Amino acid sequence: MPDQADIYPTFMEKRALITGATSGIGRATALRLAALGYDIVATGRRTERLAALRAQIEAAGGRCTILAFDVRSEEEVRRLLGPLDGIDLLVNNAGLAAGLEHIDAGDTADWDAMIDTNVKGLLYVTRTIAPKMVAAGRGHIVNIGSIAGTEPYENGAVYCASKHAVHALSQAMRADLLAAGVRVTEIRPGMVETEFSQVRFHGDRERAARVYDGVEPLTGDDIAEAIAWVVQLPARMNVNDLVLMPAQQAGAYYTVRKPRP
Ligand code: NDP
Ligand code: 8X3
Repeated sequence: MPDQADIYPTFMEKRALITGATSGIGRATALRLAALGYDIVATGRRTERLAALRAQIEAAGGRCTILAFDVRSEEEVRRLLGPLDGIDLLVNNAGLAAGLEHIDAGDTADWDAMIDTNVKGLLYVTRTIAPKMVAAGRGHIVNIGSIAGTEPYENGAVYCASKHAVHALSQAMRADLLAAGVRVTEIRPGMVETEFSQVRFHGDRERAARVYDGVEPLTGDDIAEAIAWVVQLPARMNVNDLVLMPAQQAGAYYTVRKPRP
């Protein structure tokens, strides 16, 4: 039998870059991975949130570097992430839905934001970090997709298209990076209560809260736990595609709503 040290990575020497760490899934993931011993690089646009996250991680004895930038800017991504060394794990999490309308009524500014962030931002970050992993001959990229990546739904055409792109990219990236020993995992949640719906409805908190009426949604911590599991698996093993939903949801169109206890 191999001993534990042969099976499990040595977390004390690992460094994780997490995009969109100011809120929701990304923030929870940064805290969970810091607790595992990862040296965290946390990114997002809101500097004060990043500073608070760093303070929380450092207060618990962890290490955290913060970088504030917009993933839609290729120049900012290259300038700020280009100098980073030793990234073992990239969590491509930054993303959003904006608007919920039929295709004939959608706001093209919302469409641009979703495609530029969810697809092009993910690509810019990956293009900057992946070559370092290839050179090192190891690494793990975790892309946060969605059930919307395989289930297009009414009023969500462009968000669903962006997550279909993430699904396609995850599969193709896995093939591209296979020979280099870089693993690619896609995590595809259903309903998770974060700031996601507030952002989708442009700050309308009441409308956002109604999305979760009668449902106990997943939490950012639930998704972080799944990410922590996949990154701790033996190096010989990869989770390609992991779909997670609340117990009250079976798909984009199937949710059982009950009064909350
Ligand atoms: P939140 O709105 O809580 O978090 C989104 C994060 O993305 C924030 O940290 C935000 O940081 C960051 N972000 C958004 N736009 C940009 C940008 N242009 N540049 C840099 N960072 C950006 O939502 P979630 O935690 O729910 O979302 C995280 C991911 O999970 C997204 O990709 C989303 O599509 C996906 N997802 C969410 C589900 C849900 O039900 N909540 C279900 C399935 C997938 P800042 O604003 O500070 O820049
Ligand atoms: C976020 C969840 O409901 O838009 O990806 O598919 S949903």
